[in-house]
Amino acid sequence: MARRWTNTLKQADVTPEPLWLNRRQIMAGAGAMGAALLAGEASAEALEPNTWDEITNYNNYYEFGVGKDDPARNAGGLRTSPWSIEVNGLVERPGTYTIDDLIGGLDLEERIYRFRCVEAWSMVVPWNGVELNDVLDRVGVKSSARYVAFETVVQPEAMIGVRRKVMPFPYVEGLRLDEARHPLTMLATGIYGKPLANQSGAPIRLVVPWKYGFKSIKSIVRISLVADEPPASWPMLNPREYGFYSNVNPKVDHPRWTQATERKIGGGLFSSRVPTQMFNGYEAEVASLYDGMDLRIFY
Ligand SMILES: Nc1nc2c(c(=O)[nH]1)N[C@H]1C(S)=C(S)[C@@H](COP(=O)(O)O)O[C@H]1N2
Ligand SMILES: [Mo]
Repeated sequence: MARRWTNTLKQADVTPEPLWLNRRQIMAGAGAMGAALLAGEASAEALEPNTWDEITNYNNYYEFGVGKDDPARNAGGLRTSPWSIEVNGLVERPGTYTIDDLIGGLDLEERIYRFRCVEAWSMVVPWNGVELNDVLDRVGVKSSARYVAFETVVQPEAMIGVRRKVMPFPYVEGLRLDEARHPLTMLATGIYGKPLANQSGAPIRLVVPWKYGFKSIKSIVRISLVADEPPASWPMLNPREYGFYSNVNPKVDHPRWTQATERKIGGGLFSSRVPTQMFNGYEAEVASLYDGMDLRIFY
């Protein structure tokens, strides 16, 4: 598959945010089509990313509280170093990996992705990270594995939402193996060339741009290769409202609100909603993963 949506910048090449925004503006001035081609994006649409401040002050990270500004306020005490990730299950090289063991030497890329929460708000985020596919190759997936399960760290002393038991923890998520191996699926360690802020899921998180945001689990400490569909936090809490697949789909509404449109963060208080795109705009890349599946049943 052609990797037209990727930039192959190394971490050291990533431009600081102010210069980077300036570059974007210059490119936007050159015409949307040219800008998109220069940026290496999949679609002809030029994605104007949200600012660092927008991305790190409007969050969902229930371990730090349920309000959008709670994570920015409360995540300062998260200990992100040292960090280790346990890799287990149906894997050739199980063990406890440092982040460097897991991703060191892999292609570190900058990718500008749409990000759509199931609550019908959206942003555009310039992630830095690696393809999960490459990490799975490094640890060696056994042929009996069909799903990948992920788990978030629990540090009760640093996590007020954990102490208050706002939902069951650890937060868990999962992907089918072909979704996990899709070239769009990333493990991210940065935004705008800077390490992830704690509230953004430091030091390493999942990014699955064609699925609702809750699939993109933060601050990962365990990756398990398994045979059966693993539990996921929101579908466990409310299976009628949240499914395992959770592909962005404007035609399948949430029981309590429409998914046909979304509110862009940073668009201003009175900005109108914009139409939501099938698979969040990544239909050409991912639709074939779901051939023959009724997406109303597998929501
Ligand atoms: N561990 C953990 N991961 C999580 C969440 C959470 O509460 N805990 N929230 C999810 C939801 S609902 C969304 S929309 C995204 C939000 O990511 P952001 O705050 O970086 O925008 O993180 C997802 N990952
Ligand atoms: Mo979300």
